[in-house]
Amino acid sequence: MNNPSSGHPFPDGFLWGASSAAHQIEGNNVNSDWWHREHEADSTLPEPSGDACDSYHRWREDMDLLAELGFTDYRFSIEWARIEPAPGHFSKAEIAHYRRMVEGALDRGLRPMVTLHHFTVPRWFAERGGWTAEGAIDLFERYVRATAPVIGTGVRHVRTINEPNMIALAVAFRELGTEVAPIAGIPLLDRPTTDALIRAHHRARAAVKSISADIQVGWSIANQVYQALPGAEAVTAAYSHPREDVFIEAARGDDWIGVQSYTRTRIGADGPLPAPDGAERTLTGWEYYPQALGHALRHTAGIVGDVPLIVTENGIATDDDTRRVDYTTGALQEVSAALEDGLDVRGYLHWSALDNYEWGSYKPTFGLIAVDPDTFERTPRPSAAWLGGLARTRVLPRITS
Ligand code: IFM
Repeated sequence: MNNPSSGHPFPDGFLWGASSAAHQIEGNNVNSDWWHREHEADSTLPEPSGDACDSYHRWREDMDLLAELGFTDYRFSIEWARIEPAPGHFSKAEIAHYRRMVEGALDRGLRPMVTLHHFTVPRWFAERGGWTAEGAIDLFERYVRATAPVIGTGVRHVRTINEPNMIALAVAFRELGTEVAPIAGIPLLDRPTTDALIRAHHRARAAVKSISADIQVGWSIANQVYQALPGAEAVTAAYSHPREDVFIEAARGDDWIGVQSYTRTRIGADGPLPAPDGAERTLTGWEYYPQALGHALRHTAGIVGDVPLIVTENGIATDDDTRRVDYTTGALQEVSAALEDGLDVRGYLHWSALDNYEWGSYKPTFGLIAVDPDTFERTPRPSAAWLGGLARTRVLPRITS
């Protein structure tokens, strides 16, 4: 049982936000590779994204709610497949759409954090061979430069690529002919894709800086929190490096790095282990383990040194909102402890703003805000008011057990 007493203050200027991604909330992202995959005759995805949360039309409502709840920052992504639906054809209307979103956020007092690429690419880009095809990085850079009217003014934080390690993992899964993770751990990532994504990030970083030197550029890594059992430290380091650390290393020289953490993977002498017997599991099947965030922050800082850290995703898929508050309290305690230990953590953005399309299914509900799939009506959960309240007071009640 948790008993709040005196609290931990978070620093001035700390980013308090919620996160989203275009394909997961906008709906009808018809020119993307994912939409195509969802509609293939032999698709193995349980359900397609369809209208999603209709945020393509309802983004104002989403931002109104987040601002009213007390958040200061909103992370959203802009969709390459909409901006460049055919090679070299850049849609002025879509660029204007995303610029309206940036201005809409600013008008509401929300600082926009813009992701340029969150898992989905234009179908034509995938069909020409994706990230490892000849000229792919040039094409990404050309798209990034075309986003200048969207991000050129008023946007402080830009993320080039979300979770490159998960993108390289998806390629590895495809090569293995599976989409199902082994009982514990994950296969080795595709190395050519890994290298291409790192090059793409560095190229995009320079392109964004040439749009505006004021923009703070980074990327976000999925932290699997590989925890070594006693004696398995070397095995764990060897396991973690190609799956995660290589991407964290590539953030040296960035303005910030995004830390995204949900659960942990324990590693023994023979490799990854399943969650402990009897562990509570969330709707994604992951072990309920809010302490993961502290490990992820410290692991990342240990690699990037003084690059500032921003928690750009952390959350829980649950149908019990009290568990969401409990989980997030535990995670924020980790952030607070990291700050007390001198880590340069600049913000916490919860995943997710809305219940959304979890890459094949709407069942895992991560949202601070529930969304009716038929009417698209938004209903903030108590956790949304609670977290928005923390954004206002910046004080997390100290928890004693
Ligand atoms: O929904 C995803 C998001 O797109 C990327 N990070 C993890 C989230 C939860 O699985």
